[in-house]
Amino acid sequence: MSDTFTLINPATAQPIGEVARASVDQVDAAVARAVVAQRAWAGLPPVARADALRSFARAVEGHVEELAQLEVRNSGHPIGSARWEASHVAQVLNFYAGAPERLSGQQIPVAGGLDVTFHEPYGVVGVIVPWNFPMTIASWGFAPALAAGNAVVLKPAELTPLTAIRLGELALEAGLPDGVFQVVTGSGSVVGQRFVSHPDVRKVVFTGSTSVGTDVAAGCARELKPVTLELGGKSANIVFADADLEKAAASAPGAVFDNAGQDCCARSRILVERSAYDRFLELLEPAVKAWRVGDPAHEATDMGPLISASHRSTVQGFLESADVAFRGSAPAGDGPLGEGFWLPPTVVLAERGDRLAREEVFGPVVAVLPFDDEADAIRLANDTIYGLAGSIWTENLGRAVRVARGVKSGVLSVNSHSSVRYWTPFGGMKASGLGRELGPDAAEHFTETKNVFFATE
Ligand code: TXE
Repeated sequence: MSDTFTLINPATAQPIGEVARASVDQVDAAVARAVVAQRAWAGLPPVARADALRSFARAVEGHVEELAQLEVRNSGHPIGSARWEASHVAQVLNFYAGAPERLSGQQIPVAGGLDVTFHEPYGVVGVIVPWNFPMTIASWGFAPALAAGNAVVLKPAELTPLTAIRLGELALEAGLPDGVFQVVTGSGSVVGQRFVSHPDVRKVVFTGSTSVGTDVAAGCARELKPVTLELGGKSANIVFADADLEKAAASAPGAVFDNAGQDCCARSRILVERSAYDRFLELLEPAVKAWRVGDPAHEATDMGPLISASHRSTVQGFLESADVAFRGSAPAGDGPLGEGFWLPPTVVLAERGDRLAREEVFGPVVAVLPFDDEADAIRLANDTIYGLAGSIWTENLGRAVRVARGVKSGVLSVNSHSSVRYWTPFGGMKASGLGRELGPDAAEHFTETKNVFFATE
Protein backbone atom coordinates (compact mmCIF):
# COMPACT_ATOMS: atom_id res chain seq x y z
CA MET A 1 0.00 0.00 0.00
CA SER A 2 1.29 3.47 -0.89
CA ASP A 3 2.35 5.59 2.05
CA THR A 4 0.51 8.65 0.74
CA PHE A 5 -2.96 9.66 -0.47
CA THR A 6 -3.63 11.75 -3.53
CA LEU A 7 -6.08 14.56 -2.87
CA ILE A 8 -8.51 15.64 -5.59
CA ASN A 9 -10.26 18.98 -6.08
CA PRO A 10 -13.90 17.83 -6.44
CA ALA A 11 -14.84 20.83 -8.60
CA THR A 12 -12.28 19.98 -11.29
CA ALA A 13 -11.34 16.34 -10.58
CA GLN A 14 -7.68 17.49 -10.68
CA PRO A 15 -5.10 16.23 -8.15
CA ILE A 16 -4.00 18.89 -5.68
CA GLY A 17 -1.45 17.13 -3.49
CA GLU A 18 -0.38 14.16 -1.45
CA VAL A 19 -0.64 13.53 2.27
CA ALA A 20 0.93 10.90 4.46
CA ARG A 21 -0.86 7.67 5.34
CA ALA A 22 0.21 6.97 8.92
CA SER A 23 1.03 3.46 10.11
CA VAL A 24 -0.04 1.92 13.41
CA ASP A 25 3.49 2.58 14.74
CA GLN A 26 3.16 6.26 13.87
CA VAL A 27 -0.19 6.45 15.65
CA ASP A 28 1.33 4.78 18.69
CA ALA A 29 4.19 7.29 18.67
CA ALA A 30 1.70 10.19 18.50
CA VAL A 31 -0.31 8.72 21.39
CA ALA A 32 2.88 8.28 23.43
CA ARG A 33 3.74 11.97 22.87
CA ALA A 34 0.18 12.91 23.79
CA VAL A 35 0.33 10.96 27.06
CA VAL A 36 3.39 12.92 28.18
CA ALA A 37 2.09 16.27 26.94
CA GLN A 38 -1.30 15.77 28.59
CA ARG A 39 0.16 15.47 32.08
CA ALA A 40 1.83 18.86 31.78
CA TRP A 41 -1.21 20.42 30.06
CA ALA A 42 -3.62 19.26 32.77
CA GLY A 43 -1.18 20.48 35.41
CA LEU A 44 -1.19 24.07 34.11
CA PRO A 45 -3.22 26.67 35.99
CA PRO A 46 -6.70 26.90 34.43
CA VAL A 47 -5.99 30.44 33.25
CA ALA A 48 -2.91 29.26 31.34
CA ARG A 49 -4.97 26.69 29.42
CA ALA A 50 -7.63 29.33 28.79
CA ASP A 51 -4.99 31.74 27.47
CA ALA A 52 -3.48 29.10 25.20
CA LEU A 53 -6.89 28.32 23.71
CA ARG A 54 -7.60 32.02 23.22
CA SER A 55 -4.36 32.49 21.33
CA PHE A 56 -5.19 29.41 19.23
CA ALA A 57 -8.55 31.08 18.49
CA ARG A 58 -6.79 34.31 17.48
CA ALA A 59 -4.42 32.38 15.22
CA VAL A 60 -7.41 30.78 13.48
CA GLU A 61 -9.12 34.18 13.19
CA GLY A 62 -5.97 35.52 11.53
CA HIS A 63 -6.02 32.68 8.98
CA VAL A 64 -9.72 32.47 8.12
CA GLU A 65 -9.10 33.31 4.48
CA GLU A 66 -6.28 30.78 4.10
CA LEU A 67 -8.29 28.01 5.79
CA ALA A 68 -11.35 28.86 3.70
CA GLN A 69 -9.38 28.73 0.45
CA LEU A 70 -7.98 25.32 1.45
CA GLU A 71 -11.53 24.06 2.03
CA VAL A 72 -12.67 25.38 -1.34
CA ARG A 73 -9.90 23.43 -3.08
CA ASN A 74 -10.01 20.27 -1.03
CA SER A 75 -13.75 19.93 -0.33
CA GLY A 76 -15.47 22.06 -2.97
CA HIS A 77 -17.27 24.16 -0.36
CA PRO A 78 -18.45 27.55 -1.65
CA ILE A 79 -16.10 30.27 -0.43
CA GLY A 80 -18.82 32.01 1.62
CA SER A 81 -19.57 28.78 3.51
CA ALA A 82 -15.89 27.98 3.95
CA ARG A 83 -15.23 31.40 5.52
CA TRP A 84 -18.13 30.84 7.89
CA GLU A 85 -16.69 27.42 8.82
CA ALA A 86 -13.21 28.78 9.56
CA SER A 87 -14.64 31.62 11.68
CA HIS A 88 -16.82 29.10 13.48
CA VAL A 89 -13.69 27.18 14.54
CA ALA A 90 -12.29 30.35 16.12
CA GLN A 91 -15.60 30.98 17.90
CA VAL A 92 -15.76 27.42 19.22
CA LEU A 93 -12.22 27.78 20.57
CA ASN A 94 -13.07 31.14 22.16
CA PHE A 95 -16.20 29.71 23.75
CA TYR A 96 -14.44 26.70 25.28
CA ALA A 97 -11.50 28.88 26.36
CA GLY A 98 -13.95 29.96 29.06
CA ALA A 99 -14.29 26.38 30.33
CA PRO A 100 -11.02 25.66 32.21
CA GLU A 101 -11.91 28.24 34.86
CA ARG A 102 -15.53 27.10 35.08
CA LEU A 103 -15.18 23.31 35.42
CA SER A 104 -16.29 23.45 39.04
CA GLY A 105 -16.95 20.33 41.04
CA GLN A 106 -19.36 20.05 43.97
CA GLN A 107 -19.07 20.13 47.71
CA ILE A 108 -21.46 17.56 49.14
CA PRO A 109 -22.54 17.60 52.81
CA VAL A 110 -21.27 14.55 54.72
CA ALA A 111 -20.73 13.66 58.39
CA GLY A 112 -17.20 13.77 59.81
CA GLY A 113 -15.48 15.49 56.93
CA LEU A 114 -15.51 17.30 53.67
CA ASP A 115 -16.61 15.72 50.39
CA VAL A 116 -15.72 17.28 47.05
CA THR A 117 -15.83 16.24 43.43
CA PHE A 118 -13.29 16.98 40.68
CA HIS A 119 -13.79 16.87 36.92
CA GLU A 120 -10.70 14.94 35.85
CA PRO A 121 -9.73 14.85 32.17
CA TYR A 122 -9.75 11.42 30.54
CA GLY A 123 -6.17 11.77 29.29
CA VAL A 124 -5.81 11.33 25.53
CA VAL A 125 -8.93 11.76 23.38
CA GLY A 126 -9.12 10.43 19.80
CA VAL A 127 -11.27 12.48 17.42
CA ILE A 128 -12.31 10.88 14.10
CA VAL A 129 -13.68 13.36 11.55
CA PRO A 130 -15.66 12.84 8.31
CA TRP A 131 -15.17 14.69 5.02
CA ASN A 132 -18.37 16.73 4.95
CA PHE A 133 -17.42 19.52 7.39
CA PRO A 134 -13.73 18.92 8.00
CA MET A 135 -12.96 22.00 10.12
CA THR A 136 -16.11 22.57 12.10
CA ILE A 137 -16.70 18.97 13.17
CA ALA A 138 -13.05 18.66 14.19
CA SER A 139 -13.35 21.73 16.43
CA TRP A 140 -16.47 20.40 18.17
CA GLY A 141 -14.28 17.56 19.43
CA PHE A 142 -10.87 19.13 20.00
CA ALA A 143 -11.86 22.48 21.56
CA PRO A 144 -13.87 21.22 24.57
CA ALA A 145 -11.56 18.19 24.98
CA LEU A 146 -8.49 20.45 25.22
CA ALA A 147 -10.30 22.87 27.51
CA ALA A 148 -11.01 20.04 29.93
CA GLY A 149 -7.29 19.21 30.15
CA ASN A 150 -7.04 16.36 27.65
CA ALA A 151 -4.55 15.91 24.84
CA VAL A 152 -6.12 15.27 21.43
CA VAL A 153 -5.08 13.09 18.51
CA LEU A 154 -7.23 13.94 15.52
CA LYS A 155 -7.77 11.95 12.35
CA PRO A 156 -9.28 13.87 9.44
CA ALA A 157 -11.10 12.02 6.67
CA GLU A 158 -8.86 10.57 3.95
CA LEU A 159 -10.42 12.86 1.32
CA THR A 160 -10.24 16.19 3.20
CA PRO A 161 -7.27 16.52 5.55
CA LEU A 162 -5.82 19.90 4.50
CA THR A 163 -7.60 22.25 6.92
CA ALA A 164 -7.03 19.89 9.87
CA ILE A 165 -3.31 19.74 9.08
CA ARG A 166 -3.19 23.54 8.99
CA LEU A 167 -5.13 23.81 12.27
CA GLY A 168 -2.53 21.51 13.87
CA GLU A 169 0.23 23.88 12.70
CA LEU A 170 -1.66 26.95 13.88
CA ALA A 171 -2.08 25.40 17.35
CA LEU A 172 1.70 25.07 17.63
CA GLU A 173 2.32 28.56 16.23
CA ALA A 174 -0.16 29.91 18.80
CA GLY A 175 1.84 28.32 21.62
CA LEU A 176 -0.10 25.17 22.46
CA PRO A 177 2.51 22.85 23.98
CA ASP A 178 3.97 20.27 21.61
CA GLY A 179 2.01 16.99 21.65
CA VAL A 180 -1.18 18.42 23.15
CA PHE A 181 -2.97 18.60 19.79
CA GLN A 182 -1.74 16.32 17.00
CA VAL A 183 -3.24 15.65 13.59
CA VAL A 184 -2.56 12.17 12.21
CA THR A 185 -3.58 11.56 8.60
CA GLY A 186 -4.38 8.08 7.38
CA SER A 187 -7.08 5.56 6.76
CA GLY A 188 -10.00 4.85 9.05
CA SER A 189 -9.22 1.17 9.27
CA VAL A 190 -5.66 1.88 10.48
CA VAL A 191 -5.53 5.23 12.28
CA GLY A 192 -9.17 5.45 13.37
CA GLN A 193 -9.19 1.82 14.42
CA ARG A 194 -6.02 2.31 16.46
CA PHE A 195 -7.69 5.16 18.38
CA VAL A 196 -10.37 2.65 19.29
CA SER A 197 -8.01 -0.15 20.32
CA HIS A 198 -5.14 1.84 21.88
CA PRO A 199 -5.29 1.49 25.66
CA ASP A 200 -4.00 5.05 26.22
CA VAL A 201 -6.72 6.70 24.14
CA ARG A 202 -9.35 7.01 26.86
CA LYS A 203 -12.26 8.52 24.91
CA VAL A 204 -13.22 8.48 21.23
CA VAL A 205 -15.33 11.04 19.38
CA PHE A 206 -16.59 9.75 16.05
CA THR A 207 -18.59 11.51 13.35
CA GLY A 208 -19.43 9.57 10.21
CA SER A 209 -21.67 6.81 8.92
CA THR A 210 -23.96 4.85 11.20
CA SER A 211 -22.40 1.54 10.12
CA VAL A 212 -18.81 2.51 10.95
CA GLY A 213 -19.99 4.34 14.08
CA THR A 214 -21.64 1.15 15.31
CA ASP A 215 -18.36 -0.74 14.87
CA VAL A 216 -16.42 2.02 16.59
CA ALA A 217 -18.85 1.88 19.53
CA ALA A 218 -18.50 -1.93 19.72
CA GLY A 219 -14.71 -1.60 19.73
CA CYS A 220 -14.85 1.05 22.43
CA ALA A 221 -17.15 -1.19 24.49
CA ARG A 222 -14.52 -3.94 24.41
CA GLU A 223 -11.96 -1.46 25.77
CA LEU A 224 -14.52 0.06 28.19
CA LYS A 225 -13.91 3.51 26.78
CA PRO A 226 -16.59 6.14 26.36
CA VAL A 227 -17.55 7.21 22.86
CA THR A 228 -19.53 10.08 21.39
CA LEU A 229 -21.19 9.31 18.06
CA GLU A 230 -22.59 11.80 15.55
CA LEU A 231 -24.01 9.70 12.72
CA GLY A 232 -26.39 9.97 9.80
CA GLY A 233 -29.75 11.63 9.49
CA LYS A 234 -32.95 11.77 7.47
CA SER A 235 -34.40 14.91 8.91
CA ALA A 236 -37.93 16.08 8.19
CA ASN A 237 -38.97 19.57 7.22
CA ILE A 238 -42.64 19.53 8.28
CA VAL A 239 -44.83 22.16 6.66
CA PHE A 240 -48.36 22.66 7.97
CA ALA A 241 -51.02 24.36 5.84
CA ASP A 242 -51.23 27.23 8.35
CA ALA A 243 -47.52 28.07 7.91
CA ASP A 244 -46.05 31.04 6.06
CA LEU A 245 -45.75 28.91 2.91
CA GLU A 246 -43.72 31.51 0.97
CA LYS A 247 -41.10 31.62 3.68
CA ALA A 248 -41.10 27.85 4.16
CA ALA A 249 -40.63 27.22 0.44
CA ALA A 250 -37.99 29.92 -0.01
CA SER A 251 -35.86 28.47 2.79
CA ALA A 252 -36.32 24.78 1.95
CA PRO A 253 -33.50 24.55 -0.67
CA GLY A 254 -30.92 25.93 1.77
CA ALA A 255 -32.08 23.45 4.40
CA VAL A 256 -31.26 20.45 2.22
CA PHE A 257 -28.91 21.53 -0.58
CA ASP A 258 -26.42 23.40 1.57
CA ASN A 259 -23.04 21.62 1.19
CA ALA A 260 -24.66 19.72 -1.70
CA GLY A 261 -26.82 17.84 0.80
CA GLN A 262 -23.74 16.30 2.40
CA ASP A 263 -24.90 17.37 5.80
CA CYS A 264 -26.08 15.10 8.58
CA CYS A 265 -28.75 17.73 9.43
CA ALA A 266 -30.02 18.08 5.83
CA ARG A 267 -33.81 18.34 5.77
CA SER A 268 -33.93 15.69 3.06
CA ARG A 269 -37.65 14.96 3.49
CA ILE A 270 -40.22 17.70 3.09
CA LEU A 271 -43.51 16.61 4.63
CA VAL A 272 -46.37 18.88 3.53
CA GLU A 273 -49.94 18.91 4.83
CA ARG A 274 -52.08 17.57 1.98
CA SER A 275 -54.22 20.71 1.60
CA ALA A 276 -51.09 22.84 0.99
CA TYR A 277 -49.13 20.26 -1.03
CA ASP A 278 -49.72 21.60 -4.57
CA ARG A 279 -49.25 25.22 -3.57
CA PHE A 280 -46.03 24.40 -1.72
CA LEU A 281 -44.56 22.59 -4.75
CA GLU A 282 -45.46 25.58 -6.95
CA LEU A 283 -43.54 27.85 -4.58
CA LEU A 284 -40.63 25.42 -4.18
CA GLU A 285 -39.84 25.07 -7.88
CA PRO A 286 -38.58 28.65 -8.48
CA ALA A 287 -36.63 28.53 -5.21
CA VAL A 288 -34.82 25.37 -6.36
CA LYS A 289 -34.19 26.78 -9.84
CA ALA A 290 -32.70 29.91 -8.23
CA TRP A 291 -30.23 27.85 -6.16
CA ARG A 292 -26.84 28.72 -7.67
CA VAL A 293 -24.66 25.68 -8.33
CA GLY A 294 -21.18 26.34 -9.67
CA ASP A 295 -17.60 27.30 -9.08
CA PRO A 296 -17.02 27.17 -5.31
CA ALA A 297 -14.46 29.98 -5.61
CA HIS A 298 -17.18 32.45 -6.71
CA GLU A 299 -18.75 34.56 -3.98
CA ALA A 300 -22.29 34.09 -5.31
CA THR A 301 -22.22 30.29 -5.38
CA ASP A 302 -24.69 28.48 -3.13
CA MET A 303 -23.59 24.92 -3.83
CA GLY A 304 -20.46 23.18 -5.08
CA PRO A 305 -19.84 19.63 -6.28
CA LEU A 306 -20.16 16.34 -4.42
CA ILE A 307 -17.04 15.17 -2.67
CA SER A 308 -15.99 12.37 -5.04
CA ALA A 309 -16.92 10.49 -8.17
CA SER A 310 -17.80 7.40 -6.18
CA HIS A 311 -20.02 9.33 -3.79
CA ARG A 312 -21.80 10.90 -6.76
CA SER A 313 -22.54 7.44 -8.19
CA THR A 314 -23.96 6.36 -4.82
CA VAL A 315 -26.25 9.39 -4.83
CA GLN A 316 -27.23 8.80 -8.47
CA GLY A 317 -28.14 5.23 -7.50
CA PHE A 318 -30.92 6.63 -5.32
CA LEU A 319 -32.38 8.43 -8.34
CA GLU A 320 -32.83 5.35 -10.52
CA SER A 321 -36.58 5.01 -11.02
CA ALA A 322 -37.29 8.03 -8.79
CA ASP A 323 -40.29 10.23 -9.63
CA VAL A 324 -38.41 13.50 -10.26
CA ALA A 325 -40.65 16.57 -9.94
CA PHE A 326 -38.03 19.14 -10.99
CA ARG A 327 -34.33 19.86 -10.90
CA GLY A 328 -32.00 22.82 -10.59
CA SER A 329 -28.89 23.21 -12.70
CA ALA A 330 -25.23 22.19 -12.42
CA PRO A 331 -22.06 22.82 -14.45
CA ALA A 332 -21.42 20.47 -17.35
CA GLY A 333 -19.47 20.50 -20.60
CA ASP A 334 -15.90 21.26 -21.59
CA GLY A 335 -14.81 24.03 -19.19
CA PRO A 336 -12.46 23.50 -16.24
CA LEU A 337 -15.45 22.46 -14.12
CA GLY A 338 -16.66 19.92 -16.68
CA GLU A 339 -14.91 17.01 -14.99
CA GLY A 340 -16.10 17.92 -11.46
CA PHE A 341 -18.44 15.75 -9.43
CA TRP A 342 -21.60 17.78 -10.08
CA LEU A 343 -25.19 16.84 -9.53
CA PRO A 344 -28.10 19.28 -9.86
CA PRO A 345 -30.39 19.78 -6.87
CA THR A 346 -33.25 17.36 -7.38
CA VAL A 347 -36.78 17.24 -5.95
CA VAL A 348 -38.53 13.87 -6.02
CA LEU A 349 -42.07 12.89 -5.15
CA ALA A 350 -41.84 9.89 -2.85
CA GLU A 351 -44.19 7.34 -1.31
CA ARG A 352 -44.05 6.25 2.30
CA GLY A 353 -41.67 3.34 2.63
CA ASP A 354 -39.55 4.30 -0.41
CA ARG A 355 -35.79 4.20 0.10
CA LEU A 356 -35.71 7.90 -0.72
CA ALA A 357 -38.19 8.58 2.04
CA ARG A 358 -36.27 6.70 4.72
CA GLU A 359 -32.55 6.34 3.93
CA GLU A 360 -29.82 8.95 4.10
CA VAL A 361 -28.82 10.01 0.56
CA PHE A 362 -26.16 12.57 1.57
CA GLY A 363 -26.55 14.43 -1.69
CA PRO A 364 -28.66 17.21 -3.23
CA VAL A 365 -31.86 15.18 -3.34
CA VAL A 366 -35.02 15.93 -1.41
CA ALA A 367 -38.12 13.74 -1.15
CA VAL A 368 -41.52 15.45 -0.81
CA LEU A 369 -44.42 13.57 0.80
CA PRO A 370 -47.92 14.66 1.82
CA PHE A 371 -49.43 14.04 5.27
CA ASP A 372 -52.99 14.20 6.58
CA ASP A 373 -52.93 15.73 10.06
CA GLU A 374 -50.71 16.45 13.04
CA ALA A 375 -50.58 12.86 14.29
CA ASP A 376 -49.77 11.64 10.78
CA ALA A 377 -46.99 14.24 10.45
CA ILE A 378 -45.34 13.04 13.65
CA ARG A 379 -45.70 9.38 12.63
CA LEU A 380 -44.18 10.07 9.22
CA ALA A 381 -41.36 12.20 10.62
CA ASN A 382 -40.44 9.34 12.95
CA ASP A 383 -40.63 6.70 10.18
CA THR A 384 -36.85 6.35 9.83
CA ILE A 385 -34.08 4.82 11.90
CA TYR A 386 -32.55 8.31 12.30
CA GLY A 387 -33.35 11.15 14.67
CA LEU A 388 -30.93 14.02 14.25
CA ALA A 389 -32.59 17.28 13.24
CA GLY A 390 -35.83 18.67 11.83
CA SER A 391 -37.94 21.75 11.21
CA ILE A 392 -41.59 22.53 11.91
CA TRP A 393 -43.42 25.27 10.00
CA THR A 394 -46.69 26.42 11.54
CA GLU A 395 -48.25 29.61 12.90
CA ASN A 396 -49.98 27.61 15.65
CA LEU A 397 -47.90 27.79 18.81
CA GLY A 398 -49.57 24.85 20.57
CA ARG A 399 -49.03 22.66 17.52
CA ALA A 400 -45.40 23.73 17.27
CA VAL A 401 -44.82 22.64 20.86
CA ARG A 402 -46.72 19.34 20.46
CA VAL A 403 -44.90 18.39 17.25
CA ALA A 404 -41.50 19.43 18.62
CA ARG A 405 -42.11 17.13 21.59
CA GLY A 406 -43.43 14.32 19.38
CA VAL A 407 -40.61 14.14 16.82
CA LYS A 408 -37.79 11.93 18.05
CA SER A 409 -34.85 14.10 17.03
CA GLY A 410 -32.07 15.75 19.00
CA VAL A 411 -32.15 19.18 17.33
CA LEU A 412 -35.36 20.81 16.12
CA SER A 413 -36.27 24.30 14.99
CA VAL A 414 -39.63 25.98 14.52
CA ASN A 415 -40.14 28.34 11.56
CA SER A 416 -36.42 28.18 10.80
CA HIS A 417 -33.81 25.58 9.89
CA SER A 418 -31.15 26.28 12.43
CA SER A 419 -29.26 23.29 13.84
CA VAL A 420 -25.85 24.42 14.92
CA ARG A 421 -25.03 27.11 17.43
CA TYR A 422 -21.84 26.31 19.29
CA TRP A 423 -23.35 27.38 22.62
CA THR A 424 -26.39 25.05 22.38
CA PRO A 425 -26.28 21.24 22.51
CA PHE A 426 -26.14 19.26 19.29
CA GLY A 427 -26.59 15.54 18.64
CA GLY A 428 -28.94 12.80 17.57
CA MET A 429 -31.37 10.22 18.88
CA LYS A 430 -31.87 6.65 17.59
CA ALA A 431 -29.38 5.71 14.84
CA SER A 432 -28.17 9.33 14.61
CA GLY A 433 -25.88 9.04 17.55
CA LEU A 434 -24.97 8.84 21.17
CA GLY A 435 -24.12 11.77 23.42
CA ARG A 436 -24.17 15.49 22.69
CA GLU A 437 -21.56 17.91 21.43
CA LEU A 438 -21.32 21.71 21.78
CA GLY A 439 -23.39 23.68 24.27
CA PRO A 440 -22.56 24.66 27.84
CA ASP A 441 -21.75 21.11 29.02
CA ALA A 442 -19.40 19.84 26.30
CA ALA A 443 -16.15 20.34 28.23
CA GLU A 444 -17.57 18.37 31.14
CA HIS A 445 -18.28 15.48 28.76
CA PHE A 446 -14.50 15.18 28.37
CA THR A 447 -14.02 14.55 32.08
CA GLU A 448 -14.86 11.90 34.60
CA THR A 449 -15.98 12.70 38.10
CA LYS A 450 -13.71 11.94 41.01
CA ASN A 451 -15.12 12.05 44.53
CA VAL A 452 -12.75 12.73 47.45
CA PHE A 453 -13.65 12.55 51.13
CA PHE A 454 -11.43 14.35 53.65
CA ALA A 455 -11.92 13.21 57.23
CA THR A 456 -11.97 16.08 59.69
CA GLU A 457 -12.21 13.99 62.85
O1 TXE B 1 -18.03 7.64 6.24
P1 TXE B 1 -17.17 6.76 7.22
P2 TXE B 1 -17.81 7.85 4.67
C1 TXE B 1 -22.63 9.09 5.95
C2 TXE B 1 -23.16 9.50 4.59
C3 TXE B 1 -22.07 9.04 3.68
C4 TXE B 1 -21.65 7.75 4.34
C5 TXE B 1 -20.27 7.27 4.03
O2 TXE B 1 -24.35 8.84 4.33
O3 TXE B 1 -22.50 8.82 2.38
O4 TXE B 1 -21.74 8.03 5.71
O5 TXE B 1 -19.29 8.28 4.25
C6 TXE B 1 -13.17 6.96 9.59
N1 TXE B 1 -12.52 2.77 12.49
N2 TXE B 1 -21.93 10.15 6.63
O6 TXE B 1 -17.49 6.61 3.95
O7 TXE B 1 -16.55 5.62 6.52
C7 TXE B 1 -12.94 7.53 8.21
O8 TXE B 1 -11.58 7.46 7.86
C8 TXE B 1 -12.38 4.05 12.80
C9 TXE B 1 -22.68 10.90 7.56
O9 TXE B 1 -16.84 8.93 4.55
O10 TXE B 1 -18.04 6.51 8.40
C10 TXE B 1 -13.44 8.96 8.41
O11 TXE B 1 -12.42 9.72 9.07
N3 TXE B 1 -12.58 5.05 11.93
C11 TXE B 1 -21.84 11.77 8.38
C12 TXE B 1 -14.64 8.78 9.34
O12 TXE B 1 -14.41 7.51 9.98
C13 TXE B 1 -12.97 4.73 10.69
C14 TXE B 1 -20.60 12.31 7.83
C15 TXE B 1 -16.00 8.73 8.63
O13 TXE B 1 -15.95 7.74 7.63
C16 TXE B 1 -13.15 3.40 10.29
C17 TXE B 1 -19.95 11.44 6.89
C18 TXE B 1 -12.91 2.39 11.26
N4 TXE B 1 -13.06 1.09 10.98
C19 TXE B 1 -20.64 10.42 6.33
N5 TXE B 1 -13.55 3.38 9.00
C20 TXE B 1 -22.48 12.77 9.24
N6 TXE B 1 -23.01 12.35 10.38
O14 TXE B 1 -22.48 13.95 8.95
C21 TXE B 1 -13.63 4.66 8.59
N7 TXE B 1 -13.27 5.49 9.60
